[in-house]
Amino acid sequence: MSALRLLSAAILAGATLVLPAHDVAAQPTKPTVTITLASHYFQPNPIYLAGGVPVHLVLQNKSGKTHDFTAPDFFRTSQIQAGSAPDGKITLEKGRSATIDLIPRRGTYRLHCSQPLHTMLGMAGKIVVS
Ligand SMILES: [Cu+2]
Repeated sequence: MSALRLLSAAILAGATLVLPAHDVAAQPTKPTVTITLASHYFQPNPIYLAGGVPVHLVLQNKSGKTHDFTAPDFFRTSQIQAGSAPDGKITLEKGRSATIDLIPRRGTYRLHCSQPLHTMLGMAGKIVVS
């Protein structure tokens, strides 16, 4: 009786050990693209993405002041899966980062930072989705 109980416990333990590994293996790997915002540029620039393919975007402000990732046409035409870009913009205070998951649509989109003078200083670019 106790042997049976032990066997059941072993099977259950085995099952719990196997299941998470199986779940991880079943998850498709979503490509991550990391974009740096700094004074006063975007890196990389242009940003190349694959149309119709889900992507995990990581935006990092590596400077000591606020920058934003403003691309209203890009965000409007993308299918956003997680995160948000209100008014087509993601604002990051100094040292902060944000993530957004989306499916971009083919096209070339303008990108800029809307902080005063930042576009003029170099924070303008494009996102190329092909
Ligand atoms: Cu800026």
